[in-house]
Amino acid sequence: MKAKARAHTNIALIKYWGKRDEELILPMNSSLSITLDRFFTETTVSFDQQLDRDYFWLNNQEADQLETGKITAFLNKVRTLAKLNCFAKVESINHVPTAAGFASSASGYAALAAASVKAAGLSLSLRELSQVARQGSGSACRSIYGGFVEWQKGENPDGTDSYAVPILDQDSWDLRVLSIEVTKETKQVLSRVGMKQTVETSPFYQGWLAAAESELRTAKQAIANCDFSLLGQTLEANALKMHATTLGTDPPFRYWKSETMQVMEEIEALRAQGLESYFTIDAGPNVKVVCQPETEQELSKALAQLKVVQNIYSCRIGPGVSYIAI
Ligand code: FM0
Repeated sequence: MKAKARAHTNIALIKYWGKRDEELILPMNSSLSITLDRFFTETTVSFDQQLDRDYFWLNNQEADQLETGKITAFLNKVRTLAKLNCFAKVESINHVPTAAGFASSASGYAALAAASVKAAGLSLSLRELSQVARQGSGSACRSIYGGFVEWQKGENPDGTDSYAVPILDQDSWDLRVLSIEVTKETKQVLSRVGMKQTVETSPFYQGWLAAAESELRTAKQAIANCDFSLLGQTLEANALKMHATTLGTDPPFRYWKSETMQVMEEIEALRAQGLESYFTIDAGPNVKVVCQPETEQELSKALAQLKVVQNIYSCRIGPGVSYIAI
């Protein structure tokens, strides 16, 4: 009744932005990501008849009621699936730089899903595991696999065809991601809240959906041909469009700070000088830069010169979920 799993974070090249079903976490559009080697979560789950409730320990500290409540809501789905009626102790360690704004629900829920289904005695395929992880946090379904991963949005109202599929494995194309920290500030509109507000109020949302679909097709083509320029142009354009939708919401909001813009401008300037890389930004002010191995060092050095850059974490493409013996 006990299992331990590790899952890595991922960075979306084509973003998931907007839900069609909040309870099952079904997306409006398909998305595409690369799993990163550098940041991961390890989680142990033990179901125990003796427990009077679920317990959640994060980074060796007991979590508050709100966070524990989220874990209970997720475990309830696993308990239903496994026809199990006892509580669990969940212990998670996040190997993600704390307060760097890279803390991701993706690695957290992917590791929790993997450990909890195994501890509950279920033996699921990776596809089924991806569907379970999706119901904790949408982007978590992509972290089940390593390499390049697509989350197919599906059509069914019950979510049975909404899951991640691997499209290119970890070792097939050596891309690098520089995670650029410009601020440790964590106060921002949570992605869950931001995407809901966007779907409900942004007049630009329909434009986002139309573009995301064709950009996904282009990105997949670029990956199939290992065409870095095409993939880069596509992922950067997609990130810009996602952020554009937030400017049209009521009330409007944006994730960028002036520091974010400075990094974006530097990437453009370096590109004009022949140092090719492309940026993407999630629901926060920090920037991820996608580049090739041969220019990684030079780019990192140039970006480190910027006053606004506090830290640069260099990442490679990483693996999918794995179990750890206990
Ligand atoms: O990762 O409400 O998975 O595709 O990171 O938990 O389903 O935290 F940039 C935004 C991730 C959204 C794009 O949202 O939301 C991406 C984003 P949940 P998530």
